[in-house]
Amino acid sequence: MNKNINPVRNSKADKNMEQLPLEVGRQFLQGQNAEISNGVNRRDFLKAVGLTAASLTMPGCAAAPQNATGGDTHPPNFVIVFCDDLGYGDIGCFGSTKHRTPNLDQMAAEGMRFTSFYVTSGVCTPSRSSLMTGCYPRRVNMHQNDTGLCVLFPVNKKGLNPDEITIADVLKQQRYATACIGKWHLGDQPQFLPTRQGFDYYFGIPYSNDMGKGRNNNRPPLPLVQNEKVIEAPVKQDTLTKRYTEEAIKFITANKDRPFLIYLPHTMPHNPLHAGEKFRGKSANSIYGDAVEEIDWSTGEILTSLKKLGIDNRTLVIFTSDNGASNSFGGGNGPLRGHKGSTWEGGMREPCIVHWTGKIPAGKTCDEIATTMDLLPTFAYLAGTKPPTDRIIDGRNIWPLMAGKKGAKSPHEAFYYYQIDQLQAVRSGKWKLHLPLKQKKRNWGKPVPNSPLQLYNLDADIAEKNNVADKHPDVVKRLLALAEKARDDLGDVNRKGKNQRPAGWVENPKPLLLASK
Ligand SMILES: [Ca+2]
Repeated sequence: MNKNINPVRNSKADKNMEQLPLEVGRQFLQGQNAEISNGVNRRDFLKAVGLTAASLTMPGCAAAPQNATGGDTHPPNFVIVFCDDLGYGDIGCFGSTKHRTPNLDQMAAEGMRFTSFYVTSGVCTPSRSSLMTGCYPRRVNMHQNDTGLCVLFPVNKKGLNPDEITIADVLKQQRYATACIGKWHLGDQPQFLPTRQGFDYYFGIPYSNDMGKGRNNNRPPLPLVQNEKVIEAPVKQDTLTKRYTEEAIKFITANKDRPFLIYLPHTMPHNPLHAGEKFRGKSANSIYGDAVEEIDWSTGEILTSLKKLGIDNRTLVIFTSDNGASNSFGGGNGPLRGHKGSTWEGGMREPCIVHWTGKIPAGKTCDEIATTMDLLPTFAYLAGTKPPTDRIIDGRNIWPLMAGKKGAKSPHEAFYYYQIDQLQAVRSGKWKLHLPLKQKKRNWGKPVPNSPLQLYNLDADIAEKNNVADKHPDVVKRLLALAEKARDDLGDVNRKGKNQRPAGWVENPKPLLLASK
């Protein structure tokens, strides 16, 4: 395995950007012995710089991390169930009357629903980059692909920079076993795969399930990848939810006595929709409902296996989605306006359930602003360490919200809604301001001309129907100032942000193909 790539120096997309902190790296090297300086891997030493400053434990040290929530010293396990295009209104405990989701409803009854939980983009790739890094997509330059489109396509030159410190890297240093089971979509070149981003094990598809070989493209057949090897192509999509579930339970069982992270980004319910034999044709909402009901079953299986193994009392399970439901395939965003691919609430506010027997209060709801970026710092805290300190991390520790601490508030003064490279809206507390835009970008199709300034009170108007900008000029002014802060920091369209980091880049990407027999 060649880990000595240097995507930063090869970067075209990022040629004008600030480089990673080489000076810090040099100082680090000077302090180390020759063993490191000769064979040094840029990714590893940058990670070491970021993490050793944050952590009291070095890799390989024997001391077990403290359990930050008190009590026993066994650090908690983490399971993230991350659906693809599941909408805010698609499960029973978030108001669906079409889909039967008894397991998720039970999970909510035993745990907590987050009702203002956000992803950072209305589409897959940027949204996933935030969960992995705890940062806005523009921060890590994953807001667009190598040609400026909204997501990565097969054989893209771009990918999540291996020098980024992922949520899996943070936990791996705390001696967690780490697995990514499902759809990755942060680069399909070997340098960018989960196995190079902190995961011990990978099983899944590298990008969306509609990106396989078609009549009019030269793409490879949709591959199923195990670690870094294609084991099936085209993958049998009807079997995926079931096989992901089996892989997850196998990993849980094998690692029940040590801390683990399972990141389970489902392929469903993204179009083209598929469901296993037991679920096909069974729901009241065609194949979309079948796929959702199978995911409900899958989550139930995982929760049951944790209980059977007696480790549900030391496992935090999070269920959410990577962006809102599309308006084309049967999904729904409940009371929210808009859909997948937009900066209305329907594109970026997700159903979210958190569950941890004995630690997260049962049957509660939290309406404070929280995001997928918060998972990295929250998990770091619970695992007895800290997020990286050598770079900006946008997420914050939201354990006080999850634990139901009295009076706990969102740690975010503002949340920013970007569409590709364009800042389109900002939320602070109950207020959401849509910025006035001459050309409001869309992920697909032409921009919308002359989109006016709009202010909504989301507490009173979750559907973003009543523009109250005229009544609250002071709020408009405050949110415009927050937007300007984001532009300065993260950039906006062609304006470069002060604190962006480069993506990974390879010049000659190759398709992921089944090895010839
Ligand atoms: Ca998606």
